[in-house]
Amino acid sequence: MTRMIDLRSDTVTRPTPEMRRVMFEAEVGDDVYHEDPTVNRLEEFAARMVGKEAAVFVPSGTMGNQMALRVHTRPGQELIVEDRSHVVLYEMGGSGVHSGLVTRTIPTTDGLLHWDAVKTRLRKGSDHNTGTGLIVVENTHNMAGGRVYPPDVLQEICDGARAAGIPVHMDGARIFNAAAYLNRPVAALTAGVDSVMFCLSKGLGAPVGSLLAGTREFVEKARLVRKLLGGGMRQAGILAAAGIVALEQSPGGLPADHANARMLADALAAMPGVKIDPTSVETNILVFSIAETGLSTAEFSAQLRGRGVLANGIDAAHMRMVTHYDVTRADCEQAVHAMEEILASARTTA
Ligand code: TLP
Repeated sequence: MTRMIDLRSDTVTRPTPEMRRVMFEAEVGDDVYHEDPTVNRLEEFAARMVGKEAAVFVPSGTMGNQMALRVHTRPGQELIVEDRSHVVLYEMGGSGVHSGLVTRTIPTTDGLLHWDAVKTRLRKGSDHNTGTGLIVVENTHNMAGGRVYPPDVLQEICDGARAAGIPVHMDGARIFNAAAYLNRPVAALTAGVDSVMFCLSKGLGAPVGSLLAGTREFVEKARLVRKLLGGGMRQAGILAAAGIVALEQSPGGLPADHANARMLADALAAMPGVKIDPTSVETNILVFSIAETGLSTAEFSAQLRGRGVLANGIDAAHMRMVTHYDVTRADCEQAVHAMEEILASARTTA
């Protein structure tokens, strides 16, 4: 079978040979009893990297976010979150199902919340409402094309929320990409938030797993919610071992993924009917409009597939492409060539 160039997501990355080796050799125990030494090592390492007291290993980013929502809030409270956030669009309505929250979204063009907009939505709780329970920020912001929070914008939200007594959770699925873009340690970007979830199984390349970090008390409560959701794992050291390698070795490769995304964006910006601002492509995700090419995203994806490239539409007009270590610069150049061919034969309505 011909190898496909897979730009659908960085979730498709496969474990490196080194990850497979440490998985084979991993020392394990029953993690529900806290007895898996490799999981314990990963959790301690991860907590240190994000500058929090403790962390808990979870099977997925979705579970980590949902655990945070549940621990921070009570049913009936309001969740403030950007309009296209993963928590809103891709977690199966979990904020309502698991935590009984009312979600109040703030639309933005770049995926980034600003305190000025957040503060107008805060509610204190009264005889008539249960009030705001939590603010969620997504860094990098997936559907806004991998946008990174400028540290001062984030700090203002954290300071304002703290003064109002409202916790802030960061969906930091790709926080290592944000850190690579800003050239700062991850802990500098997570210092102000009360909790952070980040993924090992996206650009960092581990096969499975995410971490949820915060205070020791928060993480103890989160472990109980993980059990409630059926996410208590047993000899999970097999997975944690790959996660440790991911944390040690993968962040250094992220700038190359970002450069590939920027190359794709520069090439796309020059294609007829395609709309993208290459300067907005800060990390490894590109979202671009093909509305004026005369093709739907379903047609565009199908034609790309026929040329050996996988990419998904996020709606009728917008495509998303995600770079990662399993696609090389040459692969990205081939993808550009495929798109040029497709658009050359498409009816252009621009
Ligand atoms: N995102 C996936 C899809 O679900 C959209 C992807 O391909 O990008 N937060 C953010 C910001 C995410 O992008 C994702 C996954 C998650 C949370 C959830 O992680 P998993 O897939 O491990 O549950």
